[in-house]
Amino acid sequence: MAEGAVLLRGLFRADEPEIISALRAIVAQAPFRRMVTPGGHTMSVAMTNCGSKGWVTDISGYRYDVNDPESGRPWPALPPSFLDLARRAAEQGGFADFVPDACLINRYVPGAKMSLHQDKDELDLGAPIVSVSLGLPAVFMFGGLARSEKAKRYRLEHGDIAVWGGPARLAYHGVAPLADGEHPLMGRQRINLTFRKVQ
Ligand code: MD3
Ligand code: FE
Repeated sequence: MAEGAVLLRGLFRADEPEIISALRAIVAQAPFRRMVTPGGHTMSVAMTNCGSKGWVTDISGYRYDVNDPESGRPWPALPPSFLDLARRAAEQGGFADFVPDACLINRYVPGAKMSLHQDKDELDLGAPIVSVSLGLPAVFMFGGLARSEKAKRYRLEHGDIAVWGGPARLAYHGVAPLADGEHPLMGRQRINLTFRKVQ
């Protein structure tokens, strides 16, 4: 894809049932919700988190928070199956000993999108981000270090895992509006897990 970005296919197969059941348990404790940006817009993507920190946004800004603001309780813990998959993916991408402390979980229904942005709310920018795509395919947009650089488009499908480190870590990226469809396992949605080392 780009320097520092590695796409892994097939790593996920053996873990699929465990990952999906762990995901269901997380969502039962911390349901998906559409958050508000500091600009006052409600995001089309619904989000939740697991791990010791979770990414949140509201009218006052973006931050990582130890508590789910909806419940006032800590986010659900990172399940061992999630940690193991993220660590193996990072290793294959050239990052040994990746121990994420946060997993942001994004849910796209048809029409939902994520505009071009950088992920820079994490303190340790030397650590990669590992992403796992589930459900309907999406068109992922990958630009450069300046917003003005023209983004290239890639299809991300169920089971695709990507490791974003090095020069790719601060690249602008986004997701085009999700096309309608029905995934045999996940239904009419796309879910993306992004593993991060926040602290
Ligand atoms: C490249 N999520 O959660 S995953 C995000 O599909 C986010 O939900 C998208 O962008 C999604 O912040 C894209 C792939 C991804 C994730 C993080 C990155 C690519 C990245 C960080 C830096 C560079
Ligand atoms: Fe991002």
